[in-house]
Amino acid sequence: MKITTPLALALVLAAPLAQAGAGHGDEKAAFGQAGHAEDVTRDIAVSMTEMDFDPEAITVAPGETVRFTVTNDGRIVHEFNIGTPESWKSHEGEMKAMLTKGMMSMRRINHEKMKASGMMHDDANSVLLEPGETGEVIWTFPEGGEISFACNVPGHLAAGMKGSFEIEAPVVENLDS
Ligand SMILES: [Cu+2]
Repeated sequence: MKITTPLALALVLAAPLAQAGAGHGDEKAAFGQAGHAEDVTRDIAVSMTEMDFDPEAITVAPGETVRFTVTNDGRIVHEFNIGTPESWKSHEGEMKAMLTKGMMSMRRINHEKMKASGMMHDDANSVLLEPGETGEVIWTFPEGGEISFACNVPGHLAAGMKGSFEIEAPVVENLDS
């Protein structure tokens, strides 16, 4: 009966994951929703390295739809994830499980294993990239609120890998001179 313990442990680990996944796929969050390509008014390039985003402060207009072209210029796997500290709480647990179950390593993402486990990780608000990869997030921002972006690879957010959005109505410049 040696198999009982690891099996039971696996079940215990799987239970909170299933719950995290349920709310996770909800694309209409307080911090905005998945945007459509035809609504994009601006393209913003974001570079990720250890443990930084560049830029790390981004100003968007209320209700604006932005296409983020995100490149991992670092040496390990990083994620660009739009959300709030609350939305990231369950997400980091999901990421930890991905590491322990071999769906992802420091440098590689095993898409086959992710698919097989049902953890596709293709949420509209985030993109997870290996070193050298580029991905895209099209996001429609709400009219206001506290919204940030972060990397949820375990340990990265704690190490300061995060940035913030400023939701601000554009200033109409006086062109008379
Ligand atoms: Cu990271």
